[in-house]
Amino acid sequence: MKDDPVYVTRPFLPPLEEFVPLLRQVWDSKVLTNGGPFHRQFEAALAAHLGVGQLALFANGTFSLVTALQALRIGGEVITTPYSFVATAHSLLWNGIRPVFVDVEPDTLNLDPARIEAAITPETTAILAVHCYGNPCRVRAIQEVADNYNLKVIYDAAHAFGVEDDGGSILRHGDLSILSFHATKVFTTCEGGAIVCPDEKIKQHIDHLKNFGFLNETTVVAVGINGKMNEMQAALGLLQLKYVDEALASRREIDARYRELLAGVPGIRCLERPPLRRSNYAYFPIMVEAGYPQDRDGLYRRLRDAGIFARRYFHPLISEMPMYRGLVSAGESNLPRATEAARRILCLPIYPGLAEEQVRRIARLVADGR
Ligand code: T4K
Repeated sequence: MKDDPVYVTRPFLPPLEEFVPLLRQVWDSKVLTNGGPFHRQFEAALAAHLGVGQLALFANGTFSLVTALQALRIGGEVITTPYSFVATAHSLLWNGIRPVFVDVEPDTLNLDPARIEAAITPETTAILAVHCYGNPCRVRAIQEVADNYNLKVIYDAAHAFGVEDDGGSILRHGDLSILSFHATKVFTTCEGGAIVCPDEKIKQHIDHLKNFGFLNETTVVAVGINGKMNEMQAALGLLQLKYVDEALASRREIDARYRELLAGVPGIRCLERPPLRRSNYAYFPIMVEAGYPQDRDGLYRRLRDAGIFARRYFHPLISEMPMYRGLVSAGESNLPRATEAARRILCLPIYPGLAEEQVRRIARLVADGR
């Protein structure tokens, strides 16, 4: 076991024998997609589980993002973070929207609300923020700026499944939030995603948008896309709900063990998690800082040579990628904190079933330094 590679994550999967009867139902009914019975059941069960009014399931998180921007008719410029997975900004370019990058806060690595106002122009229509690593943005401060300038707020909550603040699910904030159920996420349907909707009316519009704009057999009411989740994904999702609390509890233990084992290691800082009613322990990010015997890439290689595949989420910054780096807002001088974080960040393996012995081994390798 010691020599098996350890990846940054592994998907939690339910017992196969529990999934097979669901697949048999799909085979028997021959309903594979287009809002079948599993889709309807999973959509309702998931909304109830998350404590949100309604949501629309999607084939993946990226389609959810692209469609959320369409649903709110966002155009012009949108203020966003450079410190995320590239899909966040790509969803803007796919909609012909210009991203305007604003720096992050040093503690959460989320969009800094204090810097948004200075980036607003007459072209600005919305703020697209990310609850990075599942740690919530400063939602109240973001909403305040948005209200002052009449901007929409969309949260890329791809990392934030199940996260709750004092008022309940963090998915209730902003105009729309999107989720991802990719294989690397805390809750997976292989590929999958959702838009959390504040009311039935917008959900209906989004349901049209994800199905080519069809209202019924012959009427098309919008320029829609094919963003639908299929029946096998939905059946898996339904089954996953049974196990997700157990999976989060296992992540919580690993998170606590890393924090205990890495406390006091010079130059290693575990990213703080804000006090929340419920966290999801989606990632275990550490910062490799001054006082550590080597730089982040040195530690990354040391772990890799030992078969531990930690990941540098999110290096390089989106703003450094070829299709973004020409933007004025992409300059390093505009994004000093994000730039620094991208140089220092390393996400250690965390997933249900990662053996305690492996966690100890990884922590030992990190603590040893060289
Ligand atoms: N917004 C944000 C903030 C996001 O983080 C993401 C996705 C999105 C939007 C878009 O949502 P989706 O359209 O993807 O639903 C991964 C994921 O592909 C991506 O979904 C995710 N963010 C991003 C943070 O990470 P990679 O390139 O790191 O994945 P990969 O294939 O290298 O996988 C990492 C490790 O996970 C592997 O070493 C082993 C393990 N793994 C992976 C897969 C795919 C498995 O064990 N099984 C698997 O099937 O991007």
